[in-house]
Amino acid sequence: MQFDVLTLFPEMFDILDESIIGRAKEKGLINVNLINIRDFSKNKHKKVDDTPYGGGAGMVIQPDVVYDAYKFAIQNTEKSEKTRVIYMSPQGKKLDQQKVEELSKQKKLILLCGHYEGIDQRVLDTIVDEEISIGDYVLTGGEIPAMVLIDSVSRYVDGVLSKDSISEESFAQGILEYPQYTRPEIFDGVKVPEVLLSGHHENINKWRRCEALKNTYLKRPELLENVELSDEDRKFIENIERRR
Ligand code: 4G0
Repeated sequence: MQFDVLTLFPEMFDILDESIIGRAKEKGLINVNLINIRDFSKNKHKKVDDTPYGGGAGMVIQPDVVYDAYKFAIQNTEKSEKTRVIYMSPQGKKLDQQKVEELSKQKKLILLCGHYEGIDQRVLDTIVDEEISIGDYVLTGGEIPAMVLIDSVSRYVDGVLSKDSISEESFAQGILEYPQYTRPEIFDGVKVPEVLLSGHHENINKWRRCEALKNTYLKRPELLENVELSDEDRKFIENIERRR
């Protein structure tokens, strides 16, 4: 999968060379193509912004430099290829796991990173398919949101995670994770839950399902409104209330 990023700060994306995403890049499973909007300035001082029409504080990124950067990004893409232009903005639709999975089906994403200064509305109206926010807070730029999107979407690209990781992950099924334990068997006087040492896989799976449901019910109860629960699941959840 290819991510083309239109940004004034390409160096910020160096952290994508670390860890699992760095590995995925090395293996060629994902490709992050950084396009510096400033390279498309026709100004001798490489200026990309100007004062806002109508007055007011700050500066506005000019439409032509952004458009030329966009044209450069799509120059080798066929019209038929699955490409979407996404503007990272606090005014966008909130990113969630379902959206992440949907985006992972695209062949290519073009991510436009804006700034507090804002981008001329005309080029946004011309090139942007979709505005996405990573949450209800304002940052200094769209770069960190773009990296959040790249990281979350890349996890769905074949070969990036070890086999089964995604499908086993309970968040993919709409609920929170069960707790994990490893050696030592006793830490700070606290023993690992007995069932996990039993080797009884049916009991272990049941226990994990219950712990995941309990976690979800106690921390994020609203998530349970959108998941399919078995009769057994429901009974267990009713019991949590009774035991409280
Ligand atoms: C566009 C995204 C970009 C508009 C970007 C700010 C938070 C997010 C930016 C603005 C961002 C997010 C209207 C302030 C750059 N901050 N939540 N900052 N405005 O995804």
